[in-house]
Amino acid sequence: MNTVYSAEHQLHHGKHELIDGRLEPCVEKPERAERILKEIRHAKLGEVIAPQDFGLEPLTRVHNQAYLGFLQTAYRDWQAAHKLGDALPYVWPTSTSRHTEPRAIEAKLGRYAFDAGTPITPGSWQAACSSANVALTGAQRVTQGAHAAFALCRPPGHHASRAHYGGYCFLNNASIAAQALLDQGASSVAILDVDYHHGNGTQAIFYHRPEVLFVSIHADPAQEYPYFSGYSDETGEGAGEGATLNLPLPQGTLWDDYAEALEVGLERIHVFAPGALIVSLGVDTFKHDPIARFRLESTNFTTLGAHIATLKLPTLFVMEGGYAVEALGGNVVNVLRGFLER
Ligand code: OKP
Ligand code: ZN
Repeated sequence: MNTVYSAEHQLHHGKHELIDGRLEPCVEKPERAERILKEIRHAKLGEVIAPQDFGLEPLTRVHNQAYLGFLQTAYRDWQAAHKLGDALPYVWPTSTSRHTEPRAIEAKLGRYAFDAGTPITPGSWQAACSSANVALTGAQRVTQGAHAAFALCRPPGHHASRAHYGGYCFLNNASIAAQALLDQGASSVAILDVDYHHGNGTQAIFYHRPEVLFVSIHADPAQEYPYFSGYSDETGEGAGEGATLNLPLPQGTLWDDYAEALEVGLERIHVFAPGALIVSLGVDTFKHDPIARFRLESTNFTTLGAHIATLKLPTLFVMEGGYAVEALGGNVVNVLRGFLER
């Protein structure tokens, strides 16, 4: 299986995020992608290829223009307002606020961000575009007949919606890839999100769409970030009713319970019979992850990959979370190896 990777991810390196009441060093850091790349090479999983540049068009299929325009100049606008350091929001509109487009960068950050954990740095836009191109290049390989590909995306994407960023995500790489597959002729696509956190952005993007099935296994949002979505009664709306499946699990979940939810999710995908599968691959379900509380072992990731392979679908893996850097690369390789070796 080929891995798509670009060193441009390094242009995004936030200093601090607001976490549990303190500004702490960002856990979503360049070292993550470098560790994964190193293990992929070491495991001789296949060729590592550079992304192609697909331009803005495929991004506009998923995100709105005003949002993309904001992201493009956000750091420059922040700097022009004589701010020091990374751009972080500190004021948000509420249901009683006026909803005209704000002018000040401080207000725009609150308008477009849904959390204070996602700093914008000088190179964030370029890195986010590169990450989307990594996913699009992976999607193209699948369209051209590859059975599987791994898009080593960074920054991640599954929390970003049509016009909101947050959860370390700016552009929704998995959704952009899914839309590209549809635009290139796939009649339907399933997205399986195994990141510890609910993929609220991906869910929102396809909530009304019957041709994209979104299945997510994640920590119960009653206890965990992103809190405001990911409950099991969210099943899609309108034409998309029934094309969203949330499988929340409690903090502390071990492999056996996880595997049960996985079987339910895989069965739904099997019945849906999509033209292709996209896996939003977060390995922050690992027992030593510093910001998450499931308890999967490294060996469980091999089994996870093998189970996904039983679907026998053209599959694009898109990297999302995973913050235990020592074990991160190994855990990712285990998923991909498990998938290939089944
Ligand atoms: C991004 B991805 C924990 C704070 C969590 C944001 C987490 C974003 C996760 N106390 N802050 O889904 O891995
Ligand atoms: Zn996560």
